[in-house]
Amino acid sequence: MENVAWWKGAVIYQVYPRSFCDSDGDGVGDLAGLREKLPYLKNLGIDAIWLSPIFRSPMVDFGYDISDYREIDPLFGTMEQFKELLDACHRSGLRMILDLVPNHTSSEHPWFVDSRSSLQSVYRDWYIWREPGPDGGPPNNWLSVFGGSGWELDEASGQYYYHTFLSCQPDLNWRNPDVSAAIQDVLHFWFAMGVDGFRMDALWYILKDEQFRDNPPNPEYKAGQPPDYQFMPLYTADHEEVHDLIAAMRRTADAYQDRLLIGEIYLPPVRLVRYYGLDLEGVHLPFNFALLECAWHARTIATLIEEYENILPEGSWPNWVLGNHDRPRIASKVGDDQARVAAMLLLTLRGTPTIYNGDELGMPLAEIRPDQVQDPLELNVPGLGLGRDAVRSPMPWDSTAQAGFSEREPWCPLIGDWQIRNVAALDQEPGSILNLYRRLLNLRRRYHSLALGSYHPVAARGDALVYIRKSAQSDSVLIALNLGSEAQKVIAEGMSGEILLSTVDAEMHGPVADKFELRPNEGLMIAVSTGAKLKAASVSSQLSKT
Ligand code: TEU
Repeated sequence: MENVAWWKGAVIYQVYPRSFCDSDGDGVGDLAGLREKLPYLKNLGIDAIWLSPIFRSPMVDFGYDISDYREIDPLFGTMEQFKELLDACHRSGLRMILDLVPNHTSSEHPWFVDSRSSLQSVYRDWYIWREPGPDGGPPNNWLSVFGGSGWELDEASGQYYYHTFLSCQPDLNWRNPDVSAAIQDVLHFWFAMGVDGFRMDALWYILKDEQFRDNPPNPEYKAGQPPDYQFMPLYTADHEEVHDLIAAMRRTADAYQDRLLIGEIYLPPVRLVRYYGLDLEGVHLPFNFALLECAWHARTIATLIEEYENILPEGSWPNWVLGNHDRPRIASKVGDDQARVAAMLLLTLRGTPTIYNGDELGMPLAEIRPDQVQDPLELNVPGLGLGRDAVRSPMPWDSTAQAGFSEREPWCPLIGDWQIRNVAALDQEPGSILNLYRRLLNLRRRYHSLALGSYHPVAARGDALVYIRKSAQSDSVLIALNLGSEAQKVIAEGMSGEILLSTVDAEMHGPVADKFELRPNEGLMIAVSTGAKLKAASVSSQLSKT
């Protein structure tokens, strides 16, 4: 393979550490548990682990409220164990990406404790403090993403501080260069230890309007939507100058070899791709969440792929996400059969894919009774369907007690069908979704076109979505996905090739020429023979339903 950055051909796997594997029997996953499972991840065929936060934290937002950026929380283990894990990953050829939360700290972080202790504190200006508004209330109308005003009154000083998320997650003041320097130091600390990259949390929020202007009302807001949608986040997110701050972090990453920066950014595609930086001096990969929220229709998906491909800046590299610890599980969204098609889509699009742990088992959302809710977002803003506990259910490893996840009751309920949907059981079934993921990951390694080749749309008609991945030097693979439950006929005159993989029949192989049929809910991958000329237009115009 040519000399390209490792993360371009890589597949990233998100581990939610609380829910991966518990080694010490406290019901919560930990680093030693993850280490035990490295052979599973290696065998699955992924290249890099992104670990949601493991730093010291009061855990009100399950680790996204950090009180020490340089310590491992005892719940997860020790620094020693982390170093061992990192070493074990590297020995087995896996990279390790950590989760940096630059927008806010926990209110228990010593910086904030000092900041709130007095108006004269050297840390006072590390956070966003304001005098009350003219009516004595909050300084302006900025709302928290997690419900209510974004401003919290500090009785002692009579000033308010700003928090994009929970009130115990005060926002850092990125207008203060000391804050930027402190976060760069955190990056240096972990990069020097050998960490391969960072996923940076809530990156589009870190800089706010210098004049603290009110956000304008959102005319499209409807009751039932997240409460902060009432206003357009004009002055609280996606600030023009945020790119300079990100570029500074990128320079830090670039001081080391082969390090990766990913940004968590929920924005429309045109705004999102700006986070690559005008001269690609931003993050390497601004997470592309387009598949998380789109309707599951061939044309919708074809359009969003094309829109994204068309606006990617010159030289930038795409990426795709199908699930994470914040959003509903794909299998619950599209059903078991389509979860397999979704896997083929994720792992054959151009760009770096990120798999959320458990999606390779087709995990559905867990059932959470009202008295089991722990997610602070759901507790703050109940009943809108925003709760995230259901997507954070522990990995079911086998059919023994507690699904082999822990010796005692897990911190969050297991999925309903864990006794049959678990790693040990799916491992034994040749046609299971787990084995489908393994095959897909294996094909990405074998076919240069899948890992690094170009993307060519062919057709999106009815429920059929067809595209080709081509590698200039070598192979071409045609991917045909049936997003519905009726068979589809695909006519591709002049095309001949070999079936590589079907989502509905693990044994299916053999030659195809000129036309083929997609069974209900079937995704097919075909290695196109060399020399075959596929004319996208002719395939598209002849694509027909049976
Ligand atoms: O999420 C940021 C974010 O935008 C959230 O609003 C997300 O959309 C929300 O969880 C609703 O699904 C990141 C983390 O991924 C999330 O787990 C944290 O709670 C949040 O930051 C605050 O740190």
